[in-house]
Parts: sequence; structure tokens; C-alpha cells
Amino acid sequence: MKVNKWPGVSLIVMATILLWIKTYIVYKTSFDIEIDNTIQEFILLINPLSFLLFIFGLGLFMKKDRSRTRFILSSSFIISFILYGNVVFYRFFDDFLTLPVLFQTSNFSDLGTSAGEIIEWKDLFYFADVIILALIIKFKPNLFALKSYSKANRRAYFLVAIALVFFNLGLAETERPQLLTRTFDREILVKNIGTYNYHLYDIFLQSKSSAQRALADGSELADIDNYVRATHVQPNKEMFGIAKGKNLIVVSLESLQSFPINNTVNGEEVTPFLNDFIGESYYFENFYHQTQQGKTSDSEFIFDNSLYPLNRGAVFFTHAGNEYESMTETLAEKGYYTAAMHANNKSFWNRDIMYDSLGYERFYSLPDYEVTEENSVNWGMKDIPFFEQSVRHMKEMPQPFMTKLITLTNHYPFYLDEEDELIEPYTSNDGTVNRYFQTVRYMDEAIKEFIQDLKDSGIYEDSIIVMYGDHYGISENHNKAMSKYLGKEITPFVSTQLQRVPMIIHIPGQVGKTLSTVSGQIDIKPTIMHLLGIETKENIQFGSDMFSEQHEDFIVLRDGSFITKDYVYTDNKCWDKETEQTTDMNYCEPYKDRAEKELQYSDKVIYGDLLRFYEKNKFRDEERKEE
Ligand code: GP9
Ligand code: MN
Repeated sequence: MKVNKWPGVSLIVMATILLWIKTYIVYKTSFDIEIDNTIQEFILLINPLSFLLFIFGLGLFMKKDRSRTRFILSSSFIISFILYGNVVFYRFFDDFLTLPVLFQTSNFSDLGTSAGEIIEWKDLFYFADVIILALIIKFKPNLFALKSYSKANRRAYFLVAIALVFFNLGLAETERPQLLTRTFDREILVKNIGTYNYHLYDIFLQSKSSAQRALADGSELADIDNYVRATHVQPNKEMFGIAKGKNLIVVSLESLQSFPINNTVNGEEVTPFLNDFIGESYYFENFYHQTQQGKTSDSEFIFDNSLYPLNRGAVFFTHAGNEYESMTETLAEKGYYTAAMHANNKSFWNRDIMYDSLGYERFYSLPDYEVTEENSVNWGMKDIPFFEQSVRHMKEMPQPFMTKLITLTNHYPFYLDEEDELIEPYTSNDGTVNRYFQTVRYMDEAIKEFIQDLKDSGIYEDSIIVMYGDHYGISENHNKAMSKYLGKEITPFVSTQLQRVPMIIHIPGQVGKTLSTVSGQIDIKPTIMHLLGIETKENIQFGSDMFSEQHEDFIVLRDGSFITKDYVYTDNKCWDKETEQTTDMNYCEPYKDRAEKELQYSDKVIYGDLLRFYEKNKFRDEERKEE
């Protein structure tokens, strides 16, 4: 009789290999995972392995033959079932399962009616490996006879599994830096860490936020509400309701900072159209982005809620299940048709789920656009065709509507097709910075055509148009080239000033002007709501009307830096705006506590999901009673 040197292991190895191969086949046949290069394909191939080795490896701790085989067979079935669940979900929603979605049963009411259509007999193939395994166990039980094996064997086995985890994570990290802290997109996660590890990660995220949520009881709200009341400023009365009943068109300008505005490269204007457009609009020249790791999604979050995003991760991912009081939802209540438009995967930044929470009625995403090889570059659809097709959709919308368009071409690494290069690149050793001016120039052209299109279709005169830069495009890694362009050293002060992004509000019939109040994305919601004639003083919000005479010159960035009328606090130092040098900390001191408090309060609202306890007027009624 042949002696099996690793008794029991052969069953584990067989179950692992079968399920591994099957998972890879399922990746390739049942999901639409985009692979750009061989390293990505390789990561996709190995990513199920570590998880499977761990789970099946638990069998090594089982002494009895029977319990081990039973454990392996049932694990194999359960894992296959989860995989199959994803396949079915994907057929219907074109997305991977997440825990919150599983519990959002409304999603499944649609699914229930058509379950018969999406589950087929041939789906039994998804369990082929489990069936093979069961047959082997039944007919060749001796193959897996048990002998005890040493601790050393077990240790060696798990060391291999652990090494694999790190190998996989290492590769994934080079392909996608900050994969786990930023959690971009389910497809990217599954592609890099595998569908099983992705579920573990999802469970981890979910339980962390559930715990924080469970510990909150709403008593925290009184302090926060007091703070918001105390810092509330009266909106500008003359501007209140000035755009009442008009459509609201919001354009999120990808990676556009303020420095190219009214500036030149090689003697040519970088944003010729915007420079003119600003002349007939309100332009806020000291307006800061307040985003962190969630980039575009963070700016969207601030825009809709006037709350700060989180310091780690993207709140769009981590707290999509929260109760919010978004601008979009309020507008919908006031009779607006509300839509978001972005020609990308709908699950990028978890938008599909978060937009539901924020109350968007419709999300025009990738399938709503005709995207071809020719009209795409860099991250996807080019801005010009994107705007063009978006206007076509807008013509079909009931009015008044609120729509948010998210541009994409001016995204790192700033690549363009030659025919779209309208100006020469900048000349430095840094290709990123050199190209940035060209992609910004392209964006300017796209906006020009967009505005013309809106005019031609008669939408322009009935709409207010709000455009803002979502976050920086040029990071501090490019200080050298930026220093050459700006002709000065990039100190932490200059870096902070570079966090300014354009903010443009165009109101038909208004002449407009340039305003220099220190403001930020946190102010967008109250400002727009007032223009549309909607009161916001009953809300928990950290921004205020930028048109108000009382609007304070004070903005807190998400990293704790802040900007006042005359000073900038960053890098633990206080800087004088006039001299651009560090100055006595005493000038910044009075604002420090406040900046910290704001961020903490905002975080509390999100972590504790406090808005679910917030009843408008409740605190005010109590105040009145006390009076
Ligand atoms: C992706 C787009 C870009 O859909 O919004 O995201 P970013 O990397 O800028 O956050
Ligand atoms: Mn962006």
C-alpha cells in the first residue's frame, strides 16, 4: 500500500486547488473585470489562494477523519455558495455584494420577481468542484486517511499561507497604492485582493462602523447643535431666493486648482473661456477644497451635506448607510428632479449606494453614455462628448432639475490624444506638471462647448450654474516643477494656498463679480440653498452663505490646517499671508481650538450616525421652553 506522507493534507490541497481554479474561471466568465496588464492578470490569478489555504487549513487541527472531511466539504460548499451569490447579484446589479446591500432588502424586491430569469439549471456547474470532491470522498476515502502530523507541518503550512497574503498585498499595493485605506471601488478591490478577502474586509469595515454607531445615543447632538447655532451667520438677504425655481447645474471640475485661472503657459492663456466666464459670474478666489483620501467623492460629500469628510478612507464607502440631510434630498422634496451624471463605473467610490442615501433620483453612469475607444482617453470618456451627451439627457429631464456633472479628463496622469492638445506643454523635468496645463486647457474648451450647448438648447437662461474644483491635481511630489512655474519656493504656506480651487456661480441676469472672502466646499450647500430660496438654519452644517456680509474668513482643511483673513496655520506653524513667512503663533492660537472642534464634531456626526436622532426644531423648542 502506498504511504501518504501528508495524510489529510491531500484533501485540503485538492479542495483548495479545485476551488481556486473555479474562482479564477468564474472571474473570467461571470464578472466583467477589466485587466490592463500581465501583473494585474497575475494578481487576479493568485488572489483567491491565500484565503482558501487559510480556511481549508483549519482542517489540519481536526483529529478525526470524519469531522475533517465534513468540514472541508461544507466549507467548500459555503464558499462556492458565496461565490455563486456574487455571480447572481452581478448578473442583476453589475456589482459585487456588500454587507449593507445584503441588508438593504429593497434591492431584492426587484430581484425576487425575476429570480427565475437569472438563476439557470446550468448554474449547477458553479458547484462542480464540490460535487467532484464529494464523489472522491465517497469512493476513494482511503486517499485521505488520517495520521497525526506535527506542529511543525502545520506551522510550515500556515507560513506559506501568510507569505502568500503579503505577496498578494505587496503586488496589489504597487498596482494600486493605498488600496485598503482608500477603498476606491469594489471591482478594484476584488481584482487586487480577491473576492473572498474582499468580503472579509467588507465585514471588518461594517462591524467597525456598526460598533461606533451602536454606542451613540443622540445625546452628543446637543453640544454640536449649540456650536452650529453659535457660529451661524445670517445669509445675505438680497441674494436669498434670487434663483428660486431655476434649474441647478453643478459641474465638478476634476483636479482643477485655482492657479491656472487667469494664468499663462508659454505665453498662452490656460483657461481662456473660464477667464471670460468668470467675468460674468460670481467668482470666489479664496475658495479651498477640503477633501482627503476620498478625493472626488469627498468633495461630493461636502457639497451635499456641509459636513467634513473623514480623515481616513472615503466616507462614501464607510458610511453610506447613514442618515443624511443632503441638499439633493431637500431639493427633491421641493419638487426638483435630481440626477448625478458621470461616465464611469457606477460603483466607483460606491456612488451607486451613496447616491441612494443622499436621495438622488437618477444616476446617469457608464451605461447611459455611448463610450467608444475614439471618445475615450486616460480614465475614460472625454469631457467634450461627456458634456454633449449629458446635455442630451438634460433635455429629457423634467424641470426644475438639479444635476451634478462630474468631469474626468483632467485626471492624473493627465493624458490626452494629440488632437485634443490645444496648447504646448509646460517645459520642466516633470511630465505630470507639463501635461497638466494641456489637460486643463482641454477642460476649458469642454466647458466652453458645454455652455454653448446649454444656450442652444434653451436651458441656460433658466439655470444657475455652479462649478468648482474637486481637489488638487498637482500633489506635493511635484514641488520642484511647481516652484519653477510659480517662481518661488513651495513652502508649507504656498502648498496650503495651492489648495485653492475655482468656485464659480453663474446666475442668469446677474452681472457677477470676484469675491475674496475666505471660503470652502463646506459653504457650497448653504450658499446654493439660499440662492434657491431655501432656509438652512435648522440644519446641522458647518458652512455658511458665502455671499453673507457676516461670512467669516475662516476655513478648516481636513488635515487640520486652517486659513483666516490674514493667517495660515499649517505644518504646526503660523504664517503671515502678507509676508508669506512664519509668524508668532499667537495670531493663529485663537482659531486652533475651533478648527479642532469643528472637525471633531463633524466626525462625531458621521461615526455615530447622529442625524438619525436629529429632529428639526427639537433643540430650539427646548431653548424656547427655558426662556
Ligand atoms: C472617478 C473620478 C475620479 O469616478 O471621480 O476620482 P478621483 O481619483 O479624482 O477621486
Ligand atoms: Mn477627482
